[in-house]
Amino acid sequence: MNADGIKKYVFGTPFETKAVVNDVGVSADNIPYLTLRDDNRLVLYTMGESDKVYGLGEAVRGINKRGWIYETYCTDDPMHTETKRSLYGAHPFMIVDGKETFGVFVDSPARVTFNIGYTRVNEIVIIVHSPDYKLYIIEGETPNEIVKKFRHLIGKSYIAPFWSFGFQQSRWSYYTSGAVQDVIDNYRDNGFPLDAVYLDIDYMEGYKDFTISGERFPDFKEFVETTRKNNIHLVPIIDAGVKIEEGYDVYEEGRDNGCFCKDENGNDFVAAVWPGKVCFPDFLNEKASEWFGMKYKRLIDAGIDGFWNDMNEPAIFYSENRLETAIEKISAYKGKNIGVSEFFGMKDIVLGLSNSQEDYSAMYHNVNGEMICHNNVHNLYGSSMTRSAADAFKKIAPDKNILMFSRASYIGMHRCSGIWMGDNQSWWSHIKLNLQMLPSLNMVGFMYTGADMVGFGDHCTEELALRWLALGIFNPLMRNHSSAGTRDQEFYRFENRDAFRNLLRLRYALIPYLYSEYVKSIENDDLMFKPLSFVFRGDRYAEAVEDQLMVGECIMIAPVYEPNAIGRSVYVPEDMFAVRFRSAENYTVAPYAKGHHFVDIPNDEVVVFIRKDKALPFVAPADCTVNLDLDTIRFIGEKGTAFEYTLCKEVGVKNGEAVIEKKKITCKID
Ligand code: MIG
Repeated sequence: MNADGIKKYVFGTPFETKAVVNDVGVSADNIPYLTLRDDNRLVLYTMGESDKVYGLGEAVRGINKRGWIYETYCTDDPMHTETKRSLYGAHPFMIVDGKETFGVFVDSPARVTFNIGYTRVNEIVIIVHSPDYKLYIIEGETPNEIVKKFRHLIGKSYIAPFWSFGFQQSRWSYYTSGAVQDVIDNYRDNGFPLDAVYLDIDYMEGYKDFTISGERFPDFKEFVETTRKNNIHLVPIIDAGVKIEEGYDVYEEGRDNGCFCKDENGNDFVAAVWPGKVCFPDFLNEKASEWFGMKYKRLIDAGIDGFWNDMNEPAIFYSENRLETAIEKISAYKGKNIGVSEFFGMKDIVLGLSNSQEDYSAMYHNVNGEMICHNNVHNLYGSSMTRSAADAFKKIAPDKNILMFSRASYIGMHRCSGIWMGDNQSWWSHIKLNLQMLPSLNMVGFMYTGADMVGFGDHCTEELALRWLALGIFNPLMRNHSSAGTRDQEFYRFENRDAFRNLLRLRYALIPYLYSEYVKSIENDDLMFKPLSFVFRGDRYAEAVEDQLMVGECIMIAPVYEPNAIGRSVYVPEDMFAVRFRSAENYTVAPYAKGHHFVDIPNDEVVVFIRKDKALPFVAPADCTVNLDLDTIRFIGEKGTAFEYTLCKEVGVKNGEAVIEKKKITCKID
C-alpha cells in the first residue's frame, strides 16, 4: 500500500504523538470534504441521509458510529452504558462512508470531540480542544481500502505470542499462590484447556509495583517455574502509580532522579490510587521512561513473560489538593439546615474528585526540559507507559516475545501492545458491545484485544457465561476476568461442565485458524474482524448488520446475546455453509442460502458460517497451546470445495518479535 490518497495538514505546533510512522508531506491542496472554522479547531461535514460512520476504536454503541457524540479522552469509567462519550482508549480516526467516502485522523493527544449526527442528524462536528494538531484525510474507494491506507500510515501492529491465543483465567484477585494453584488444578482436573492465570494487584506487597508479597506468594520464582512446567503462564498486573513510601526503592529512585510528574510548583504531583498516595512516573520524559521500563526486569528474571498495564489513563481516585478543598466546602455546611440542592451538590463534590480534568491540568511533564501540562497530552500517558515497557523488553529479553496489553491507549501503541476492553459488566448488552468493538479496534490498529469474558463487574449467570464463551472463542485475547465482590465465574464453577469443556476445546481446535488470520491481517494492514458492510458492498441488509462479523478470510459469526433465546435471526449475505459445533469432534453441516434465516442455537452449541468457496481449518484440541498438533489439521466445508489455505506458525523470536513461518495447504473436500 502506498501513501496515495493521504493528505496531511498541520495546525500550530503539534506535540509529537508517534502515532504515524510512514508519514507523508504536508499537502498543498485545499482540504477536501471538510470545512474548517474557528481558528481551524472546528471541523464540519454534512452527511448524506444514509451515510455511515466507522472507527473511533474503543467506544460505546454500534459499529456504525452515527447518532452519538464521542470524545477521545482516556477515562477510567467502569460503567460502559450507551450514553458514555469516552472509555480508556483515545482513537481519533473515523471513516465516512456514503455520498463521499473518506477517512479523518485528528492526530492530537488532547481531547477531541466527535459529534456525529448527535446535535443535528446530518452534521458531523469535530472539535479539537487544542490549536496544535495534525489532520489527515484518507481517500479511497471503500472503507476497507481506507483502513488499509490508515494502518499503513500508523505501522504494523504488535504480534502477541502464540500461547496468548490460549484461554486465560483471571480474577481480582487470586490472593495466594495456593489460590492460583487451585484454579489451575480445577481447570486441568476438569479437562478444560488453559494457558494462563492472571495476578491482579494483591500479588504485590501493599500495591507497590515490582514487589511480590512474600507472605502470599513465597518462593515466587519457584512458583512461576512450576506453573510454567505445567504449561501455564502467570501474568501480573502493573499499575501506573508508584506508592509513596520511604524505603521503597522504586519510589526513592523515582523521587531522587526527578522521574515523576510535577505539580505547578515543581514538586512531585501527588494523588491517591490503590496504594494510597502515589506519584506518577513521567513517561513522556525519556530518562524516566527508560528507568521505569527496566523495572519489569525483576519480574522477567523471575520467569514472567506476560504483563497487563492498568490504571494508566492515569486513573486518579483523588488528589491531595482537591480533597482538601472538597472537605472545606462540605464542612461549611456543618450544623446548617441544608437544602436538597446543597445535598446533591455535596454528592457531586465527592464524586467529582475522581479522574478530574482539574487534576490533569495541575500535573506536568518534563519533555526535554520544557514543562508540558498533562491535560494537553493526556491521551498519551497509558501508551507511553506501555511503550516504556516494550522498549525495555527488547533490552531485557530479546529472545522472548512478551505478552503485553494495556488499559489506556492512543494510536501508535498498537505497534507494541494489545489492549483489553476494560471494566465491562456481566450484562447481556456487553456481549454485543464486545462484538461491536472488535472491528472498530481493528480499524485503529489494535488486533490483540478482547473483553473481560462473562463480564468484570456485576454478577453473572451460567447462561450468560455460556453465551459469552461462544463469542469469546473468537477473541484473540480470550480471558475470563471478574471483579472482587462478584459471583465466582471460573468455568468449572457452573453445572453444565460438559458444555463449557466442549466450547473451550473448540477454541483450541480453532486457534491455528484464528492465529493465522490474526497474523495475516496484521501483515496486510487489514481487519481480522470485518463488519458485513465492508465485504458485501451495496447489499442494504448486509450494510445494516450490527451483530454479526466476518472473522478472517473464511467465516462469519452470529452469536446469541440475549437471555432465554432459542436461537437468533441471521442475515446470510451470500450462499454459505454452516457448521453446527456441539464440540470439536461432534458437528453437522448444512447449506444456508443467501437471505434472512432464523437459526436455532442452543446455548451449548456454536454455529459458524463458512463463506462460499472457502473452508474452515481446524485441528485436534489440546489442554494448552504447546500441545496443539498442526499436523492434525482438517477442513470443514461444502463437498467439492477446492481451497488453498495459508497457515501461520510462530517458529521463534527475533529481537523480541515473533518469527512466523507460512505454509500453504491445499485442501479438497470430498
Ligand atoms: O480500580 O486491579 O480494569 O481489570 O481487576 C480497579 C483491580 C483497578 C481495574 C482493572 C481491572 C482490575 C482492577 N483494576
